[in-house]
Amino acid sequence: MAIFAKMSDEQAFKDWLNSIDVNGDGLISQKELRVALQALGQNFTHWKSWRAIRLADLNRNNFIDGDVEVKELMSYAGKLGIAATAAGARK
Ligand SMILES: [Ca+2]
Repeated sequence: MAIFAKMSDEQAFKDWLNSIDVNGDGLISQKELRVALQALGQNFTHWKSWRAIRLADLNRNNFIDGDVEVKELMSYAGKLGIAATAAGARK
C-alpha cells in the first residue's frame, strides 16, 4: 500500500507543506524544501530538493504549487521515506 494513498494522508502532507512554507506565499521553493529535509534528518538535501523540484514542478515556475504538483511531490517524498516521517512530525 502506498504511503499517503488516503485522503487524510494527503491532507497531512499538505499541512506539512504549509508548515515548511516559511514565507507563507503558498509556494514551496527548493530552499524551503531543503530546510525541511534537513529538519527531518535527511542527507543529500541539496540534491534531493533539486530533484524534487525537477520532478514535481510541472509548470516549471521553480515552485511547488497546486494540487497536481503537490501530488507529484508526495509521490517523490514517499520514495525517499519522507512522507511517513512528515506525518509523524505533524503537530
Ligand atoms: Ca510549479
